[in-house]
Amino acid sequence: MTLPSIDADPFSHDVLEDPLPLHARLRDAGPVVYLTRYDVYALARYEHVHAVLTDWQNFQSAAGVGLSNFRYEKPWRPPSLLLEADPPRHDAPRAVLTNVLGPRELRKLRAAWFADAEELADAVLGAGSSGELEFDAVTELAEAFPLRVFPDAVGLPPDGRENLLPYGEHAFNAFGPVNDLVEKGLPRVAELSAWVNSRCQRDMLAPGGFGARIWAAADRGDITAEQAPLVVRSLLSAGVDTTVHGLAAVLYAFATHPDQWRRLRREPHLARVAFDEAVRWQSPVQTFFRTATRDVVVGGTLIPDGKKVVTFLGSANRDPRRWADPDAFDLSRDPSGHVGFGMGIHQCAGQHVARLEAEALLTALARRIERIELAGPALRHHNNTLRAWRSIPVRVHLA
Ligand code: OVV
Repeated sequence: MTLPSIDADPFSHDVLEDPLPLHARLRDAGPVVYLTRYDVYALARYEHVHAVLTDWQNFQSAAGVGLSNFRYEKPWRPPSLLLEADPPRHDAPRAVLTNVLGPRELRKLRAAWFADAEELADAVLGAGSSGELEFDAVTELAEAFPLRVFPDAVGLPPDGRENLLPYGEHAFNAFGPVNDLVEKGLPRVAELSAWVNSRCQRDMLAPGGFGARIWAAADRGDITAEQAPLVVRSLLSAGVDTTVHGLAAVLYAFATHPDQWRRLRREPHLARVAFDEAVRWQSPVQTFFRTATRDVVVGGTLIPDGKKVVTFLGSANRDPRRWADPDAFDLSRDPSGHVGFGMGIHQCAGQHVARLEAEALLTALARRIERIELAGPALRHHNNTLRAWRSIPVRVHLA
């Protein structure tokens, strides 16, 4: 079979504004498509995205999960011990983080986060008021809620928390090519990295938080004291922007699907399904790369040793070969199996944290808001990896 090739730039502003047309083109061109501009092999169908993500032996992460190949290029920061590592080195840090962010720890946070969501909802919507009001769902809810609960759960000191979003923003841009998005972040990289790295130290992290638990794992010998700060860094890198844009996705979904909001109001236990369906539908993390560790055949196409492959998670999540009516946001669907959190050994370690945040916030909002709709155009924020929002103006009709 001949390898189809496409010269489109998945990181151009046109595509970042609306990636769906490129996704359809890639899926229809074949199981593997060569991207001439970047010398990488693109996977956009669910079957092959899933296959590559669950084959860490043939598709490594240690050469970086962005465009940059760490075999030849120096990474912009010391590689993540989780994201940018393969077994066996990956496994101890992963086991520690999985445990720290696991169901047992989250059960302790549940009541507090539900109360925090009620407080935020009262603050934004006005306790006990009725009628209608307008605000920006990105700043007032999608950013406000994670920033209210997550840094405290990590155990971060209060100063400098405004650095979390810009640091994550750059980390996600840095998986792409060195384009204008990366260049605009460069002036602050040293300062933001210094701040993040300093907060990963043991004496910065309050007792009982995720950070302190990572250090406690080092004390038990599950990871080394040299590894602990880098595991904390993973939390601070991947834990904020992702949840902001995941929450923005579900709020946008409801603001544009009034029937689905009515259903959530009637059946509030659907909050978690709604969040996963929004993660499938929008795919806040759009792409991750792997590197072939040998010549390997995918979908009948040879991918040569050392070449980068890029998996289009957002495309796999809307592949009509896998999903019925893929473009519909539908609470009746079973979205499980989506690759919005990845798949395989690197699948998002924080996904239960994200789901708990979403469940708490949606539950508080569903109690108070009868109807939510767009009050103006929702605006995208362009990032090389994130499908993100700058603004989602909404009008809410209070119950
Ligand atoms: C930006 C990002 C995403 C996922 C994981 C990490 C970072 C990490 O540092 O482990």
